[in-house]
Amino acid sequence: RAIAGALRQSLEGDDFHLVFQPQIDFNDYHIQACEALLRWQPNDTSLQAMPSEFIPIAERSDLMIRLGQWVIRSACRQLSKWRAQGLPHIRIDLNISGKQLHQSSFFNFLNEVLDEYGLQASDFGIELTEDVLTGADSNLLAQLTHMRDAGMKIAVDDFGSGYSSLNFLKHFSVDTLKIDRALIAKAPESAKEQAILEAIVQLGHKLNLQIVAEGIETELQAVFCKQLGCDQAQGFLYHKPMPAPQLAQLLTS
Ligand code: G
Ligand code: G
Ligand code: MN
Ligand code: NA
Repeated sequence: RAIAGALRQSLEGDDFHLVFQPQIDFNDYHIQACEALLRWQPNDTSLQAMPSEFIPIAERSDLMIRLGQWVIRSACRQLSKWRAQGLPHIRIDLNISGKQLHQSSFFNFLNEVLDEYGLQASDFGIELTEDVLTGADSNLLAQLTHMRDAGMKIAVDDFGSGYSSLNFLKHFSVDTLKIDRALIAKAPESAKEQAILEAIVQLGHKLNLQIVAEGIETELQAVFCKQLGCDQAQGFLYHKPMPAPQLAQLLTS
């Protein structure tokens, strides 16, 4: 595929960058973390695509590993730069694909890069989809537990979009559920979605999990999610994903 070839070429060059979307606390509206999101600007602009298009292509080969390593390294470099500039500390949450996580050297790589930049596991969170956790073997769960014990926050991303059984929690504890934005969008107008959302929040809280409402675009959705007890929010209503300098400005203002 043309995209796979161009991605491969872009890894040699400088065609990727990260944007950051703040997550705010529903109680005091403070920014408490930001999600790093990958962006790609290939030389051949006709190939330009969003991660939802090119990540699945990358996942079919070793490209995802290399792209994932690029993301981890860039996020660490960015965070150490912000520290050097004296910015208030902020956690960066990284999207990690199953392909990356299932690589046996993943945690070694992560720890190496953290060391290299003088950072700690607690400076980062990782977002995993449910299928990655349900498909995890005991070795992978042990490694995740180790990182979590070191303070790294672990979130289940797009929660409510799949089977959402929470069954994996019998074997492994996470910190956060990030509720899929499709559910958030429909809940204020649909009794069914509202019931599902309410049940997720209650169950999550009983398990001591933080609940993040994702993709909040309207005041109505915000009020609704806050009333249902969601702890944090992320969405265009508050902040769009933004380049690093813009986030730095926001954090200092
Ligand atoms: O930013 P955007 O809305 O296009 O993201 C679409 C999807 O791509 C989301 O599911 C997001 O989790 C995923 N994504 C964005 N950046 C990364 C990344 O650095 N690594 C992985 N594995 N997925 C990412
Ligand atoms: O699957 P994941 O949660 O990682 O996807 C994150 C993606 O959701 C990001 O690419 C981001 O651009 C997108 N996103 C964040 N907030 C909103 C929002 O309020 N509305 C919409 N439509 N997309 C959003
Ligand atoms: Mn995510
Ligand atoms: Na999500």
